[in-house]
Amino acid sequence: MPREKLRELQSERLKTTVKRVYENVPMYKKRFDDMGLLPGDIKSVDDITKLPFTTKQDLRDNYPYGLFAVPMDDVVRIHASSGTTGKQTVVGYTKNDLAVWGEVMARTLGAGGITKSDIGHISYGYGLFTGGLGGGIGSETVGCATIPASTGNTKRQVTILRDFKPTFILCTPSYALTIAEFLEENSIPVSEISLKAGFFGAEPWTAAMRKEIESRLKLKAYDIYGLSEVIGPGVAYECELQNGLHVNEDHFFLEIIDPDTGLPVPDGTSGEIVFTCVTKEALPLIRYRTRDVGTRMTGLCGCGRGFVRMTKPAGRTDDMLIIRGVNVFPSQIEAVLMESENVAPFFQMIVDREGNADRLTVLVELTDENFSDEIRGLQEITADISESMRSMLGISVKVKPVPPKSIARFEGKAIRIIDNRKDVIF
Ligand code: DLL
Repeated sequence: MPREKLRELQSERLKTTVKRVYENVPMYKKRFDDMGLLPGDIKSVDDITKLPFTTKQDLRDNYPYGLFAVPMDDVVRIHASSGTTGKQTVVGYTKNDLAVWGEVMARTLGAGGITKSDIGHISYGYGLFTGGLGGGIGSETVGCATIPASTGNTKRQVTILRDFKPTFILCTPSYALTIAEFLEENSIPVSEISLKAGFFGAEPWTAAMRKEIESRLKLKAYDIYGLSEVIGPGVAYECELQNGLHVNEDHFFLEIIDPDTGLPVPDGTSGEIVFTCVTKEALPLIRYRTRDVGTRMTGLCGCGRGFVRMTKPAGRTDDMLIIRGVNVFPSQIEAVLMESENVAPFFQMIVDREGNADRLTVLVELTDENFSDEIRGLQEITADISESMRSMLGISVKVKPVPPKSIARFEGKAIRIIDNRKDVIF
C-alpha cells in the first residue's frame, strides 16, 4: 500500500478508536474533558500529539478491566504480564482482536519465508504470557501444522524437534542457544533437526547472539518484537534483509518521543517507543509509553514493504529487568527483603550472562546480629530469601549475603542494578 493511502487508513482508524475510547473508557473521557479535547478534534494522525499518553501505571490504576472499551461479554481472551508486587498488567481481546493478532503474526512468519507447508514449534510459554498463544495463532493463521510445545524440558523439546520435524521455531533467543547446547552435549547432529527459521524475541538480544544461533542451529534467526499491552508478539518483525523491524503500522501507530519532554524526536534519533492501537477493540491504548528505547529508521526497506522500520529495542527507560524472558522489577526484590528480619533493606541486583542464560544475583546486606552468626545460620537465611524470590518471580535468583554497610548508600536515586549484559547490547 502506498504511504499516503496507509496514512489515510491510519487516520480513519485513529478517529474511530478515539471516539470509541471517549465513549467507553471513563479514564479517557475524563482525560479528554480535562484537556478540553473532543474526539472530533482528531482529524488525522497528524493530530495524534494532541492526545494524552497512557502509561503502565494507568493499567495498574484501572486493574484489572478498567480500561477495556467493550463489555466483558465481547471479551474472549485474557492475558497478563508479570508486574510489580502482585499487580499484573491485564489485557483482553475480542474475537476480532484475535483475528488481528493472527494476521500480524502471520505477516511476521511470512516475512521469514514461512508458508502453510511448514511445521511450527512454539516454545514460548503457553499461559497468561502472550508468547505461546500469540505464536500459535500466527502459525495457525498461516495454515501451518502447529506444535504447542511451550517451555522447559529441553530433552523433550529436542525429541519433538527430531521426531516431528518442525521447520521453524519460536522461543527466546537464549533458549535457542540452550537447545543448541543440548544437541552438542548429546552428540546429536544438527542435521537431525529440520529448522530453517527461528523467530526470537521477548528479551533483548544482540547481533553477536544472532550469528551464534544461526551458525549453531543452521537456521535463519529473525527478531520479533511486541508487548502484551499492545497485542503481544507481532507488533514488529524482521524481513529477510534482517535490517530493522517492520512495524505493523496499519494496526499499531508508532511514535518515538523524548522520554523527558514527551515531544516527538526526528527520525533516526533514539527515544522512547510509543504505540497507539488503532484497530484494537477490547483494549485500544492511546499513545502507550512502552519504556522501550528505539529509533524510527529513515527510508524504506529494500524488501519492498511499505511499513516503517524501527531499530531493535536497545533497552528500557525504566528499571525493569528481563531475566530469561521474565520481567523483574527492583521493587519486587525489595518487597521480599522487607519481609525478612535478617537483612537490612539495602540491596543490589547484578545481572550477568552465564553461558546462554541470564543470571540474577542479589547482594543482600546482613544485619550486625547476623553477620557474626554461624555459617549454617547464614545459609538458612539466604535459602529462605532465595525461595521467597523464586516464588514471587518464578525464576531462581542467587542470593549473596554481604557484610553490614557494605552496599553503597545514595542521597538521590539508589543505583540498584548493575547490568553486566549491557555492554554486549548494541
Ligand atoms: O514479551 C511479547 C513477546 C513474546 C514478544 C514473544 C516477542 C516474542 P511482555 O511480556 O509484555 O510481552 O514484555 C514486553 O519485552 O516491552 C520489551 O522490553 C521486551 N521485548 C519484547 N520483544 C523484544 C525484542 C512479550 N525482540 C517487553 N527485543 C517489551 C528486545 C523485547 N526486547
